Amino acid sequence: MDSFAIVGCGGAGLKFLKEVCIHNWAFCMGINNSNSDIVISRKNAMMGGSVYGDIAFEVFPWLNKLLSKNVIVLSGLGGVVGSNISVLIGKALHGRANVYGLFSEPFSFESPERSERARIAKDNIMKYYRGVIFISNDPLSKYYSNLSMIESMKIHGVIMKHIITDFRTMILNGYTPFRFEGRFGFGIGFGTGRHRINLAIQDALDSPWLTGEPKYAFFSGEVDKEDIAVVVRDYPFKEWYLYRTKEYGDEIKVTVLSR
Ligand SMILES: Nc1nc2c(ncn2[C@@H]2O[C@H](COP(=O)(O)OP(=O)(O)OP(=O)(O)O)[C@@H](O)[C@H]2O)c(=O)[nH]1
Ligand SMILES: [Mg+2]
Repeated sequence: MDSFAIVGCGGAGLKFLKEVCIHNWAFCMGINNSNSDIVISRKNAMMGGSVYGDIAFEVFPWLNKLLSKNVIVLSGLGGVVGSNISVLIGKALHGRANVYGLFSEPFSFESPERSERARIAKDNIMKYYRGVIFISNDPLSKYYSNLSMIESMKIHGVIMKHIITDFRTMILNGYTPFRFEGRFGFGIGFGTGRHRINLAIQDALDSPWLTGEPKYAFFSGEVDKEDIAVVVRDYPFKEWYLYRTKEYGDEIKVTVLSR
């Protein structure tokens, strides 16, 4: 059994999944009302909200495929399929797997129905998920004003890919004492050159999705622990971790999580 299952739910969830599932270390599955591994009608997705316990596994047998140690759910909250299936997965699998989620939240200019559906889904997700990150869409237009709308909407997938890589290397692998439980804000930064550690940290701290304290830093790159230790003294991180990898070449990546 894979220790990671990644599920993309709804139209946005499928797009995020496509960006994320490029490696073969996780079992990946898409669920939508068309063009997906599991095809489910909107009506059945809505029914998911009222199904509980073991019955859920009979009504939605694909849930059995997700019985991994860690299940990571991706979707865009606000739509019918993604919102309802994300809640269903949490409800059915919590207690049997560690269920985590990365979700976009609708732009405030989308319909009131969408924001209301997202709000209800969010409340239920908070009840059933072990750890979650909500990534609102609103900051996209402000922080990435140099990009077209279509281009900026792809950023969520890239963000999710980076966070899931950190899940595997540092955050959810059990080797670090860090516990990804509850709701987190985040920032991701990269740096090159002589001041690359500082630059990466400042880039991450600039994130519109990073709010609250305490903050935890997760570094990846070909860098010595001692070099990071010197730099992080100037920053208020409660804990920090390093995963040594050649994957980023001369660059350093840091993901900062906040409470
Ligand atoms: N950041 C980002 N958000 C998206 C993208 N596509 C959709 N969304 C958001 O996700 C929300 C849900 O959209 P979909 O995933 O298409 O909806 P669905 O779950 O398929 O549900 P239906 O309403 O049944 O189609 C939208 O209201 C948007 O806020 C995307 O490419 N990037
Ligand atoms: Mg859809």
